[in-house]
Amino acid sequence: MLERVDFRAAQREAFRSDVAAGLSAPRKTLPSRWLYDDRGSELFEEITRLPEYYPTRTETGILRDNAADIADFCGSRAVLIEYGAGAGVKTEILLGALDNPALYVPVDIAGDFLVDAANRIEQRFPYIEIRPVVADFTADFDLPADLPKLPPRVAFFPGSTIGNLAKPDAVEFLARARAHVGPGGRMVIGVDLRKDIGTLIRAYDDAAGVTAAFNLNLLERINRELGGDFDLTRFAHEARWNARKSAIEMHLVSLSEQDVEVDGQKIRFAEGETIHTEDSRKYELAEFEALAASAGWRLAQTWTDPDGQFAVLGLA
Ligand code: AVJ
Repeated sequence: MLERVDFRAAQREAFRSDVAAGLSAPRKTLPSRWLYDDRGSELFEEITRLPEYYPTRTETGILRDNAADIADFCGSRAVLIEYGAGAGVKTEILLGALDNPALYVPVDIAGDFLVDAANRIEQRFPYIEIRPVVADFTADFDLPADLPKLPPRVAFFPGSTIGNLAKPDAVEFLARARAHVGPGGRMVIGVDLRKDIGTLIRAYDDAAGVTAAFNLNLLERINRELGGDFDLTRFAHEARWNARKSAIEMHLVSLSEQDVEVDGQKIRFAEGETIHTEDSRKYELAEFEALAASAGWRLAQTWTDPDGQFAVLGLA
């Protein structure tokens, strides 16, 4: 219990310092991880069900259609390490297909979330041992020393969350996962692929305005947690394609010149000035293969949907 209180307080302070730094920078920016408070996580769940948001349903379809093949790639008695404990339908598809899995290790920064996820998996798969690990998987961390090394461990990173990381951070993450699974280890990772810009923009700026609400919730969170006075009617959601980065960028655009106060600090906005809140990189297969190779991985298997929108990759 005390641990949770400490964790919350530490998170609050990290949020405060990221907001102070990000909003006083010449190009205003906030790390995308702050989009996911309780309300933001709810809105993201809603996004995954939108007709325009193709990644979740496409990836789930790929996992379902190729479950036996993917399970084969993972091997018998697998120790499955999941980064960012979704424990949702994708995890259930993989765990359900694995041949006699030895252990499931969900890794997540949010302890409460981990406990819920672990409980759900325990209900569904009472025969699988579960070892939750509380850690920020974007930073360096060690797995518990007593995790079995044999049979080979398998890292699982669905959702194309790798797309949120800048390239050097993505390489660092992949190299860490490589070290975590050890020699003979494997990885199953979801990667969203480059496609026509219209499809991408629609996926990140849906007609029902759910993604807009998801993005604007960040300002509400600042108001709520840091006593900010953002007027949400004076900012608008924007999804932009950045060709150089091959990424969809989310921005919050100031609709007028205005001053906002956060945490006793005055922040000035010009009309049209933006806060950059997220990058979602879209890869070509060959480009991702090279990225993975620079982190010590060989692309061993590619599973994709009939339209080639999304890829689930087997790395060895
Ligand atoms: C959960 C990070 C994969 O980048 O597609 C959805 C987040 N942002 N709509 C993505 C998101 C706007 C999503 N990821």
